[in-house]
Amino acid sequence: MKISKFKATPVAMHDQPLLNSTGVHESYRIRTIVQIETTDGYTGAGETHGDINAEIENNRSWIEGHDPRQMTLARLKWKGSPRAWAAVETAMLDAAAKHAELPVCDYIGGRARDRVEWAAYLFYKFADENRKGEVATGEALDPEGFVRQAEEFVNKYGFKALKIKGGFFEPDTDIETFRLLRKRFPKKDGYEIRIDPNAVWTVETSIRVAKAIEEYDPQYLEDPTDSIADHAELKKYTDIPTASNMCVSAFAHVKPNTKLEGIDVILGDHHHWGGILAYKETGVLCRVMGWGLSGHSNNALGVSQAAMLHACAATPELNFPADTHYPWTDTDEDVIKGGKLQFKDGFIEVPDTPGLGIEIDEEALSERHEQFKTGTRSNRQELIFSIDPGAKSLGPKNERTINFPNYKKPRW
Ligand code: GKR
Ligand code: MG
Repeated sequence: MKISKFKATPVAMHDQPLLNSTGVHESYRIRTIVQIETTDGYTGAGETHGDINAEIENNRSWIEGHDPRQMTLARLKWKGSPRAWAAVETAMLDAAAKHAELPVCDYIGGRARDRVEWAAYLFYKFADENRKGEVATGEALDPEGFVRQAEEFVNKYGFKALKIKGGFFEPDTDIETFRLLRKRFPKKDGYEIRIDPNAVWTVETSIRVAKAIEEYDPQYLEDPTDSIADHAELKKYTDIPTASNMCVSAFAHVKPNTKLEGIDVILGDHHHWGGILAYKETGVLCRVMGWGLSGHSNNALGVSQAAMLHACAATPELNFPADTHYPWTDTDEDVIKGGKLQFKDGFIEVPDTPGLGIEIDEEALSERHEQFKTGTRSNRQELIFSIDPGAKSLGPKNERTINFPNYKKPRW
């Protein structure tokens, strides 16, 4: 079994005008779909952020002809980022698992669960320009609008865990949103609520917010402030668990966190830590260190969602519903055959079919690729100016300025 074909296709997917600590999401999100085929006809697919073509070409020489079952050797040979490797590894695992006639999670040691629970990832946002979104296309620019969005998510997908993406408005707005959300979704009815302002608060502000929301029983406080040491300082004033996908987001951060004990819950992500096998290894780390394990997400298509599903199914240490942006993916914009994976009661069933359990819809893939080549990506600055006339752009748009404007951190 040797890889005979290997290609990477950059695609653009529509994104709703979601607000976060750095501004508003652009109109398109760029992803790359990796596809492999083997000499004996097995195919594999993978997905990751951004356009990773250069990294793919840097590794083509050894990937073509490589046996996708030889994963350890592949991890050693890979020259490039964990983000790009994640897509290649997923495609190799998909093909190798099909060859073994096993779902990926069973191919890598067996599943810990037959369905995986996810959290509703809620954002303040502007109304979707063309109402193309699958859910919550309306405006949510205040706590009341935010609760209405949460109601749509809970009614449509059955989520029990709710994540507040904070950090765009003043901390008091986020506190009020937490209060209203808890009032609408009581703990006694099984609802969990977490908040993530992406490190825009100082330690002092984080302590103030923690004190203000303690009575609403938060599940955890995700990246309220900056460094591991800052979180350790915060923990002297609150018992709310701290979580991170920022200051602890790579194996290199494990030792400093062991020393400082700033973060209690790791938001693992195979796109960041370097693959599905790396996500499993994060689980072992968390078990050894007594940390919790949750899951991080970004806007994604069905290939990444399927990979996250198998990674979570195969990792017994996962003890929080994982984040997912998948509801924000337009119903008609996915690139997998048969349409989007489905949520039921906040869960997605782990497929029993060999591989990832999904197949690429080549027609949809070429449509998304066409969108990448011809679509005009707007940074939606007019929307920001409409609520923040004083906002300043960081100057000419370049590849790195994914959001507009780039507010400095910490902001409060
Ligand atoms: O989609 O705006 C977003 C999120 O803020 C994303 O950029 C973060 O990476 O989901 C993420 C998080 O939990 O920090
Ligand atoms: Mg986060």
